[in-house]
Amino acid sequence: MGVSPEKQHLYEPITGSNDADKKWRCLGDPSIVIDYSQINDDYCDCPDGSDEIGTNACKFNQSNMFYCANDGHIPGYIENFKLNDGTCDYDRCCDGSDEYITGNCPNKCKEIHDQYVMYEALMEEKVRLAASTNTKLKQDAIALKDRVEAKLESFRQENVNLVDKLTQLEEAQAHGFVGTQELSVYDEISSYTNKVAEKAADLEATHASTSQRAKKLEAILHNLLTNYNPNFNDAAVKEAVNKFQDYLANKEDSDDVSGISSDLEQLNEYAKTVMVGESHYSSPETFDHTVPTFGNMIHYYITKIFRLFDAEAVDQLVLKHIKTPEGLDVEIDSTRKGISTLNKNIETLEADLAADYGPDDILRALVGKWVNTNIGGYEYKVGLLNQVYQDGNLLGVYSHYKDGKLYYINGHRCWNGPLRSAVIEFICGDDQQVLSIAEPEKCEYHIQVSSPLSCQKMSQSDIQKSFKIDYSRL
Ligand code: MAN
Repeated sequence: MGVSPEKQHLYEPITGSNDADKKWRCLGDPSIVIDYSQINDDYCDCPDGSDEIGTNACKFNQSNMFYCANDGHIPGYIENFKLNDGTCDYDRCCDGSDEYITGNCPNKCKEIHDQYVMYEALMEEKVRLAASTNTKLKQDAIALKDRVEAKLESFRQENVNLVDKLTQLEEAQAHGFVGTQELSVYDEISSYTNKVAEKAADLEATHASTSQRAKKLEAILHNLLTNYNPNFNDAAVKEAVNKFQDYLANKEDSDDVSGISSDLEQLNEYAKTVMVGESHYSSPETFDHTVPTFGNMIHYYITKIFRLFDAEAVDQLVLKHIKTPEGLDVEIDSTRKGISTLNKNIETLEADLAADYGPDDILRALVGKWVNTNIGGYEYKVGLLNQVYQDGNLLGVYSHYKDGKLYYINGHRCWNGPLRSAVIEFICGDDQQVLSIAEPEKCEYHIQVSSPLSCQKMSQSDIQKSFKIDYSRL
């Protein structure tokens, strides 16, 4: 009794055919031979306890746990010291075989198995639903990571530009004057004029096809105007004819945009010959009050167009023309500050990209989510990957993720104790909600949060382990 079917063969007698002669060797020490009847006689003969697997006579040994067959449900094992203690350990022995002497516990395997089957179906459904939620979370996480990467790239680019600018400004300071640099306007603006030229070429193409379509429509209406029969009093035709006549009377010659891109090319060519130091740029704010010469207009519009692409770069162009040493000092100072801010931002983003957000970075999708609850008279505010509060007490600041758990440290100090800390464990379930909060050690908090995140890990044995009997229904 108490021996699993797999181990039954170890309990065959070694000699003898009638019961009185049967002998058996202790499993852990085969030199000790005992009578077969000494097995489970409530007296410990073998040092490893292998002779008393069905009683509590020997010292507890993990490998000699009592086996409950639990027919109709899942077999289980129970510690020998729980045998016949008067308590029904139905979670392990639904058949009540652990209480074979007290007889306290009727077999409840049927009822418990029915509950288990329902629970299993529920969990399988949860796992299935969770799979689609997880796919969505993964997509969100990828998008968030992409955003961080793009931001980092733009900060790095901006940094390169600012470092470049700083070098130029410092060189200018060393030479006493920015405007003396032998850079052509073309060098400065070519990448922008190229973009403008591309846009202009697109506009020209769009304009050409729109004009074509307008010409076709005009031809149709011309035909109507010439050939319609005024004797048919068709109000709609008359109205169309009148409106077309008005249109013809007021029609202006369409703007010819076909030369814009070649004009820009010429502008580029011209710019190649003009040195920055010779240019007559002033700050854009003053353009509105300047006499509108042709040169001013071109500069005004080009600057406006450039700003669409890269306001920072235009500022750099404009700043090239600071003429006073004080202005230069101010600019150098603010550029240095800009670089240092950017470096900090870059470091933060790099650290974020290097941080552990779990498999597929999925935890990124939970950043910024708070799950709050009231338990045991306390109001808990639980910030996933953020902070955890118990009323006004900080229980911890998110530190790291390990094996499916979030660790929070450095909370407020406990009275006469350590700094508070917390661990969040995800339990397969619906969207994030606090399931329980416990304080197993003083000021160390264990928080269970339901989440589809941990559902994919549920194997059959996980489902078995997480199953809880509803005793009210037994
Ligand atoms: C407060 C709470 C408790 C904690 C005690 C320790 O009452 O934070 O959770 O155990 O302080 O003094």
